[in-house]
Amino acid sequence: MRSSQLKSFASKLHGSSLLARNKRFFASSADKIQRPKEPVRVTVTGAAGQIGYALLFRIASGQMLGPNQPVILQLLELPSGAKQLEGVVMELKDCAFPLLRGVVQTDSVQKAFEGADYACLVGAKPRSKGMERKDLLKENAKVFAEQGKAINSYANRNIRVVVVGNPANTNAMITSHYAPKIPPKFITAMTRLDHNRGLAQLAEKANCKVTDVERFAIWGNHSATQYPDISHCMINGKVAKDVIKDEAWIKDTFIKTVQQRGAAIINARGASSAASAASSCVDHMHDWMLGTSGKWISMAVCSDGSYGMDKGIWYSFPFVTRNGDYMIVPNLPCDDFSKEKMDLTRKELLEEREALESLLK
Ligand code: NAX
Repeated sequence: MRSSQLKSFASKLHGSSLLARNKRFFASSADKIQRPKEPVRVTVTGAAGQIGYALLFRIASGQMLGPNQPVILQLLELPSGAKQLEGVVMELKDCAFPLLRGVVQTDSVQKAFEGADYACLVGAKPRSKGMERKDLLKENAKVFAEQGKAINSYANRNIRVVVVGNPANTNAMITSHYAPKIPPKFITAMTRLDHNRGLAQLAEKANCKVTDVERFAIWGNHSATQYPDISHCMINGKVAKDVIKDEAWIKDTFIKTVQQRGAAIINARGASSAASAASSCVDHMHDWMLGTSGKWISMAVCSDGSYGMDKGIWYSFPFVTRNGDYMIVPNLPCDDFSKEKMDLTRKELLEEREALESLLK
């Protein structure tokens, strides 16, 4: 609708005096009208799970890829979750989201990744009682190898992938290994929940808004070895340490709180983080595709050797992003305390890679 048509439509609806009062609003909204975009295909795996339930509605409402981007959701579930997913799909339809142009519900990896432009890999095998971590790694590696192959064969070559299912960093590495046609930099793992947890803790401690906290970073693995780093952090333009003035809180309480937050939520809620994980997944993809205007975010990507982290492990770094591209924040000075923590989490990722050596040949 043209600007003049919109104004005459508004005039009929609301009367001319209201239009006069809202002239500036109508003029500016008409100016902002954009050409309709083609829908993009977004694959979500584990769609009937608890994160899936909090995630799908936010994608369909435009919060992940922007308010002008129509989407087709391609939802993958195990056959055991099919009935539950059917109910979720009914609810998605009942929301009548203007941007939702289709929903595919399937247990076939081929169908789920056919033509996919984006993928949120959420579904993963949970750790069962008595299962060792290395067994969990292996079980999930099989799942992500299969999905990597499907992405390689059926998805858009420019697909952007975020792995949420744990162990997220190593699952992303496996996915990429089995999807050689997709540039490794397009396959990322989510440490944004840890990042957001850190921002919230810092804002609470400094009694400020989360948006006042800048240059915070998560390094390494999405696990208890991660390093939430405030050594570069600024709060309202001042050095965070000088604002907080509590070295013991920073080195002990803060770091442990962020590292152990997942377990604390399970203890309190009786279930793992879901809404906050989904929200962070939305933030991850949104900021990657739509840019951060210089703001730092954290995500795990294939290491290029930056900061001495071994090439080929999926390690979390601080980033700035623009137009679907990202850059690791370069040349940050790291003190001995930081170096030790960054190295510890690096070693865990190397161990995870070693445990899966046979699948990486
Ligand atoms: P749920 O158990 O509620 O849901 C998982 C869903 O995935 C289930 O419906 C299951 O049927 C499905 N699924 C399992 N294997 C599948 C496969 N091969 N193909 C398709 N679907 C499959 O778990 P939820 O709470 O949603 O968590 C999902 C994953 O996110 C878990 O691995 C969890 O550990 C991980 N998390 C990762 C976080 C992160 O920050 N990276 C934080 C939150 C969460 O803990």
